[in-house]
Amino acid sequence: MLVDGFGRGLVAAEGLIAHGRGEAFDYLIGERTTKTAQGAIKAAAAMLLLSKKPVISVNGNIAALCPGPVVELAKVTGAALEVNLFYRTEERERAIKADLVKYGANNVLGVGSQASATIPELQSERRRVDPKGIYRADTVFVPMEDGDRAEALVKMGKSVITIDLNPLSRTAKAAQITIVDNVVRAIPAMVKTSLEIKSSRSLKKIVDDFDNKKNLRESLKIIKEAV
Ligand code: PTJ
Repeated sequence: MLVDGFGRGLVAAEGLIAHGRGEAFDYLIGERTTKTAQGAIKAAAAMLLLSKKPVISVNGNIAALCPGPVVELAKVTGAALEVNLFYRTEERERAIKADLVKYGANNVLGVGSQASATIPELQSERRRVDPKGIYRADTVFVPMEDGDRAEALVKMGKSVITIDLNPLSRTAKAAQITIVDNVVRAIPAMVKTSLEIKSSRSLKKIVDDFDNKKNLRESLKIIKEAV
């Protein structure tokens, strides 16, 4: 899927390397959604459902691996979709937007001059965000993220949810909720869980009871016990 996405102009060459980094950890967790990850998925779904202005940030790898589930998740949780690239080119932004639209997205933010706001203290191209999207969001879901931006978004006072197979990454540590799982399993699971808990009265309790440090410690323990 990544190679195909690269051929279609969605994925950066660096995205292929990033995927290999993730796969190494996926082997260590047994290429399955662990119970620990399931807990994080539930907390993430609850947080998105509770948020007033949630935004899902889409990069090249996500566009190649799970365009359908990401569009579905936006619909189920009422989140906006924003293209935000580390290795930014307008051509790739447009190709990703067109693909998301093909999968049923109504509105895709962050493309070209739409990304006119800036995340403070961030040097990478990822600092450019949409004033109607990530800039004013209360919760930002950033699957497969670089550490700098996750930290900067937390500093801006936003709630940050991520998916990262590496529980030791800076992003994994900076986010309030880290799902240590492969995006191809975790995003469809988030859609299913969101539908299941949508009308629950205990969404806030689910979020309040979640402890990301404990979640990361448990994820590391799973890896340690596998080797
Ligand atoms: O499309 P762009 O320009 O925005 O670039 C996207 C990439 C992913 C190339 C860019 O953000 C990048 O270089 O990311 P990093 O710093 O490699 O971080 C990606 C993190 O995601 C790493 O910690 C990987 O272990 C992890 N990862 C890789 N593949 C998966 C994954 N986590 C979950 N599921 C995966 N399939």
